[in-house]
Amino acid sequence: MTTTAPQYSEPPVGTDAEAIDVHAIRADFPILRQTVNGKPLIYMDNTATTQKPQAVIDALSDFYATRNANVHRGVHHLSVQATQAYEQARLKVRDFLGASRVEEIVYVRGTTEAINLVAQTYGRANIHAGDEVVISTMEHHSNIVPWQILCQQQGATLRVVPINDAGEFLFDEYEKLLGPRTKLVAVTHVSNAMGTVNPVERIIQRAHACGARVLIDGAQAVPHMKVDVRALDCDFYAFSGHKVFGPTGVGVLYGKFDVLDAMPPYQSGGDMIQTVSFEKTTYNDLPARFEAGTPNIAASIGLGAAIDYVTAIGLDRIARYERGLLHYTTEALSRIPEVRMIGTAADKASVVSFVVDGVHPHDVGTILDSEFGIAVRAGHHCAMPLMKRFNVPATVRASMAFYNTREEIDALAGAVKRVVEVFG
Ligand code: 7TS
Repeated sequence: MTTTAPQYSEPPVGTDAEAIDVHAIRADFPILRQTVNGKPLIYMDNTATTQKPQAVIDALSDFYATRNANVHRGVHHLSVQATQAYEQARLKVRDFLGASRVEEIVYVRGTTEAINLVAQTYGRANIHAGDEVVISTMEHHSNIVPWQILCQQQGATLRVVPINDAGEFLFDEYEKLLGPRTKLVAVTHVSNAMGTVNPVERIIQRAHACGARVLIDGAQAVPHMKVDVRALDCDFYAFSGHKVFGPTGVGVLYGKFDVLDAMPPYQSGGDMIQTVSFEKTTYNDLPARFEAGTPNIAASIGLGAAIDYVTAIGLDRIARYERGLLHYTTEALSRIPEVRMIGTAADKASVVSFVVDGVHPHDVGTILDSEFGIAVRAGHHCAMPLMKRFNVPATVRASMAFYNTREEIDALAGAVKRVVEVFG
């Protein structure tokens, strides 16, 4: 697995570009029609957040216009309607992830909250002094800091799996870190900063073989590929609605029923209880036990609409189309000698991180925006330990969704060339 040179799973094939009708798709996204700094918007910051199709926007406004009420607490017509829509969306999430039971789907604010929930409930109940939590070098801060805090609270140790120069998870090193003290492995499915797709199925199997539970951070996986939590056999899977073409403010924690059911509550208050007296409180069944307070009802319904939308296109077609985009972008940028790629794993999602000789990533990002209307992210991508591993302060990151086109990638490559000519 120690690969240092760029390697791509398959050469570009013409049919990838035809996997979806990109111009028809683009018509579904009103925001893509605008111009930025006098140029048509080229949105390549999908890893930070994705744009919303009209169907999602309509689901939100329709909810507020026709069904707005609180859920799980009213006998009146609107409350019943709101509750039905909210719970129907949960069924969509269950099917989207391939979970067996709807009780395994907990609505949260996003991936960050999902991971904090697991750390502070499962973690505090099951991870004690001398135990170990294993993460990898490529984690987003939200899959590092909650475990760091937990380890400090409990006197446990955080162990970190190294990566190679291509940005790949080093499985052999991972195996060496596992042992009887390992209680939990928390690894990202897809790296937000490099696009590396991790071999999560093997990672999970290996962790289970030594009795550890596994949380997969799926924030960057669900927009790009079909995920099946039962096939993966993970104990927890987390993702954010806004990264899969849904609204901000809602995300999902999947947990195996028995694991979730044995966990103490997270936040407490309304809806998570069965009975309350000043002497004693009993808690609600799953998933309500982990959903204290009024949830983001509209966003959950909007997430359901986003799931319907991507499911109708088909995750397999999306993955094929994006594979074509990834090859095309990698080739276009690799032809510029001043560009150095950060993250050249054999298996990648459509995320391309790079640095340009002699030009700071923030300057590249600013010029791409102001001169070319291209939205990329420049920074550490909430993965500072990863930046340190590659000895760079930051990278420029172009992250593509299925509404991006090859013409936009040509524009990106042309713009980077221009940056090199003028500022390099
Ligand atoms: N995990 C991964 C792998 C992520 O990419 C992100 C967000 C999160 C967790 C946190 O998600 P949230 O919805 O709770 O904020 N990633 C990014 C990014 O790459 N640029 O901006 C946010």
